[in-house]
Amino acid sequence: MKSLFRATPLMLAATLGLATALPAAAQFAKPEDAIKYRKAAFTVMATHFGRVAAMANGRIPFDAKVAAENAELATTMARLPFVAFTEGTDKGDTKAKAEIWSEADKFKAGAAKMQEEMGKLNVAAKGGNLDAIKAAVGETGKSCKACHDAYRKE
Ligand code: ASC
Repeated sequence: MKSLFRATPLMLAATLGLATALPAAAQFAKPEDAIKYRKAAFTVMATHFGRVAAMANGRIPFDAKVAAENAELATTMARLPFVAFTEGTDKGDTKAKAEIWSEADKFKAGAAKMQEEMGKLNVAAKGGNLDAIKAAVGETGKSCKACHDAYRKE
């Protein structure tokens, strides 16, 4: 059956690109909105990553389907927080260090590294091999920690 609605490549690109293509400042009315948004995104990401990590560490039983669902969600969430590190959001209810803005290229590289490692974990989780998942959880966790050490206040 033919669908009445057909997504053109341009429409798909527009939909997929929305979160990153908009000027960051246009997405948040106030600095505290950006801070709340990025913290929420990190919290949801860490929740889903944490469920996969708990299986990798043997703290909860391994269930391949649940691991794959959680890795997929964590990968999606990993795309979201970084657009919210807008100028002027170094003050307020945040542990963000000033270096995020003074070393913006390094911070961006750290974010990209985490997204890359999370993407590899997503592939591993879809494959369902626990040893591959364990290795990818380890690398992803290291990429989280690297930015916490450099860019998050205690
Ligand atoms: C997690 C989580 C983090 C990272 C970090 C890795 O599960 O919530 O922030 O791993 O602890 O060192």
